[in-house]
Amino acid sequence: MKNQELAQILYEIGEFLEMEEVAFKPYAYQKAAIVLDALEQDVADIYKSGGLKALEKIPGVGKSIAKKIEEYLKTGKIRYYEKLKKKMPVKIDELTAVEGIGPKTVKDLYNHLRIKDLQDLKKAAEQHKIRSLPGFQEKTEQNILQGIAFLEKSKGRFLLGEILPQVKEILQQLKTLKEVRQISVAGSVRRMKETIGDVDILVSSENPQAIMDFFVLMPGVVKVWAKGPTRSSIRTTQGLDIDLRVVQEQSYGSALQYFTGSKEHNIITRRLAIEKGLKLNEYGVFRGKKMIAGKTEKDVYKILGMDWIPPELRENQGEIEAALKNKLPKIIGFNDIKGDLHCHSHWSDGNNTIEEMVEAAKTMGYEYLGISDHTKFLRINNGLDEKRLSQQRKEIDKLNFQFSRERVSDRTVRDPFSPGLFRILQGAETNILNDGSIDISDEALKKLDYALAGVHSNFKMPKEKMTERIIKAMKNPYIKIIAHPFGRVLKKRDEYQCDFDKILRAAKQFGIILEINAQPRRLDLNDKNIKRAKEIGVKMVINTDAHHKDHLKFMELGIAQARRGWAEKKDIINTNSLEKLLKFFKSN
Ligand code: DGT
Ligand code: CA
Ligand code: CA
Repeated sequence: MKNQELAQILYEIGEFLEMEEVAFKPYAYQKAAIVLDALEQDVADIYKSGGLKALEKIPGVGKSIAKKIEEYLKTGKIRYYEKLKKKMPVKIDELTAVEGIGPKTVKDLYNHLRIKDLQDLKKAAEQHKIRSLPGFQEKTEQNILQGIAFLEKSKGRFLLGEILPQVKEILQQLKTLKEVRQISVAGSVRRMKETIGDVDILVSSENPQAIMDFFVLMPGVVKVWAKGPTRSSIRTTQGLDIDLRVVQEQSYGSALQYFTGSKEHNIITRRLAIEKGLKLNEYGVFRGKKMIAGKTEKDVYKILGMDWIPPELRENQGEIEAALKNKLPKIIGFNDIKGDLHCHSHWSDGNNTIEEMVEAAKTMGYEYLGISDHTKFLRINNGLDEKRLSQQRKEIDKLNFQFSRERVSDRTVRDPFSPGLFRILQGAETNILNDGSIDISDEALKKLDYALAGVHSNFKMPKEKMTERIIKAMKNPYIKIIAHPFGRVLKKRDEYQCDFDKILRAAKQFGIILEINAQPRRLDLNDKNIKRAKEIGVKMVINTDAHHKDHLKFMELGIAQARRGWAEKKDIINTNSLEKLLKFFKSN
């Protein structure tokens, strides 16, 4: 599938244009990039079946962008992009990956210092060449070095969200082979860790040769590291390494247990086996030479005296002790969510209308959807002021009225909260200003169904100040949810400093809900903090922060993160029916 490659190029074109301060156009390219990235259908298939016209029908793709997509599909190149790159020969994606560096900074750095890539940038910052440029300071230089250090730390790891669709596709393909008996992903992907080093796939089969032949010849394979009857290893065009192991049916359970990890978890399970006079490895559980378990994972855990442990919990964070005592939490399931309370529409910087978002929410099987557009402090995101919030309220009321008419005309349901009746809630993602105040008046907040508040500026405050800032926002009676509580962006920006225990105590006191933001780059709260929040008894909500209707699917990543944090259904407020949810908002 060429979608991601194309999206990357379109995104870069947008950045080049932004660099030249062209109006509007950069935004159009970046919007199209988001759409392509989220698109499930292969753009090449769309083109094959409907030509240029079909490309133009993709939302966010106009005539001129459609032409460029066509050119790429035909020639593997976009001349317009090559021209922009020639004019400004910088690795723009590499440079703008550094927190705080946008296209305009890239331009300045190139014009003054001929900085082309990350290596040049690091050298210039270390040699203090940046601080003396017009518009730059010593502080900027320090921030750049910090940003680069953070990038280097996460180098070589992929976001779970960016590879999961591809992994699912490969599993699907392998499943079609008649030689494959059982198949599962293992390793960190099965544990749904937020970032992934490499992908591990496990298959049981009596005839591995055919499977390995297929595996190393799959489309998108650029390198074969190893090929053998029990293990093969490849690299994809994305730079992602995938290991495939084939075992016999009788060992499938123990191999799955072994290759799922984590290493830390396995060290303890192996020790437990030894204490029982047994040997545990990827081939099975043995007493002397006799194999006594190994066909299923459940058998393996059972023989060690434990309940089966969901993969997301296998990080040696107390799960083994709990499993030995039959005290594992009943973690939230992937079908437990009834609605999403953080998403954007075209009223601010989203790509879709409210109606389109609702359609997508219905296909997710939801009962409700909270539209929570940005508010006015975020001007570049087209944030809503009080007046536009009240206009939006009217549109939402109108849509809700239509839904209720559908209900009345069908004469079967009287209860306004009966299942099957969809409701849109109006929220807003407000901004916590430096002093902890909210950028929208209480008067306007009062008219919303609920409000989220998040830190979107000044991330580098001292810890004490940041903690106070957030707690002050929690005291506002109309704020129900703190969005992405740590402000991190994976592979880009570290968490900001704050005293989480203090924040948890305040959240508990004021009945504030903490968000588990499901964006692949955020996943904020992280697993450890989710566990901590649950222990303190603070409620959480899993939201996707969707800016496109297809982003509602990120919910899976948020749920996985919640599972990794031991969260149960009752800890997560959007597992509730609409009626219960609204009651909950009222009571707090
Ligand atoms: P990653 O790839 O860095 O995201 O993390 P994992 O957990 O997928 O690690 P990986 O791919 O090196 O190995 C997959 C699993 O295989 C790992 O989770 C546990 C098991 N494993 C690999 N090497 C060892 C080892 O030296 N000792 C033990 N106990 N288990 C291992
Ligand atoms: Ca792995
Ligand atoms: Ca591996």
